[in-house]
Amino acid sequence: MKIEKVELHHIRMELVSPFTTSMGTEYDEEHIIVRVDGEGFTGWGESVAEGTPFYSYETVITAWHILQDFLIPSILGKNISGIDEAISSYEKVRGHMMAKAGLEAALWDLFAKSQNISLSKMMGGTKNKIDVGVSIGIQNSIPELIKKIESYLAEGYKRIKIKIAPGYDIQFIRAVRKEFQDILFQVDANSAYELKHIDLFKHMDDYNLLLIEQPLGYENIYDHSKLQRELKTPICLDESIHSLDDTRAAIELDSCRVINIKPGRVGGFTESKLIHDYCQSKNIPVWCGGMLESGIGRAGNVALASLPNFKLPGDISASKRYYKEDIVEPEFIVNKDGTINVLTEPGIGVKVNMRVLDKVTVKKKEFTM
Ligand code: OSB
Ligand code: MG
Repeated sequence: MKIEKVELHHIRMELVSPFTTSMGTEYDEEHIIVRVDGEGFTGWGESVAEGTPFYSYETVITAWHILQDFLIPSILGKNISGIDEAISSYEKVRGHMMAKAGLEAALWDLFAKSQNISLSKMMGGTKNKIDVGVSIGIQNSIPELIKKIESYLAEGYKRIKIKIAPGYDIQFIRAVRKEFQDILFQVDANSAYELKHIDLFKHMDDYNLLLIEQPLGYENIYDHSKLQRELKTPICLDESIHSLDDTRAAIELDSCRVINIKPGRVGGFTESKLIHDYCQSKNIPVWCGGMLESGIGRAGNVALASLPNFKLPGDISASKRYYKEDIVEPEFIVNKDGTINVLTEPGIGVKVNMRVLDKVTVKKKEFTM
């Protein structure tokens, strides 16, 4: 495949409601849309680096720099045989997983379209619909949280995740479990706690949580092993896992019993698949996390979650849960049974709406041979 042109779009999309976590409140989401053209085909990907370096050290500006100055020059104008060759052409670049994942996603779409197969099929997906949940930000009060959960459950979502932070934890968990005794329910701390809070986490064992996501430091796999051995509830790592090597360390140390896979955080679908396969061999369930993606990134997440060891519902919600207008058509909808259909059309399986893409683009650059 001759890579003839690459285009970057820095986008900013307003969220339908603010999203508050232990890292702060987001009102809109900035990402980079990557377009790659070759031999009459067009591939689309999304780099999920955000406007702020709070979830990850990467930002839209650092991702743009790495894409423009290192990743794009390594493939532009070249004839590449497949994704693996593209990855090895920029293997000298350390870190910057979100920058890499955005380009890799566009290449997956390009190659899938050129072979006339869906992304799910190209990845080895085995499901035709995937179970989905919703991630709810910190609310000001318990009644507001209960109301939100009620409305998402009415839409069919199979699992509820709430964000927690010191002062917004055990009383919210207790109230939710009291109101909804049977739901699949999990919490996400985004690294807001330390080992000294161990009694708080032991207390959470009373509420039948599916898992506790990333309670401790974002790069601290070791302390999670100390916490996990004191808990019945599985720990799930998000921020701490950037690669298959991190996954092996976490599982061999028993730092977690579930892994959240976000392609952006681990450098792309290729590394995501390696982590998926390794976890499957160790009987560790995985699920697909989210970064408030537009429909372009969401399409990739849906395809990835169609692999067999994605055993728990993903943070993959309907387009309208995030944005008034998505940049793809048709937008993603959640079925009454809490599933999203895996698309069968070639590549990402949805069309990019150029009018909406133009509207949300704040900066654009074209790279040609
Ligand atoms: O920790 O999972 C997280 C969004 C931005 C950054 C980090 C996280 C999240 C979410 C949203 O929880 C999940 C979604 O896209 O629905
Ligand atoms: Mg998380």
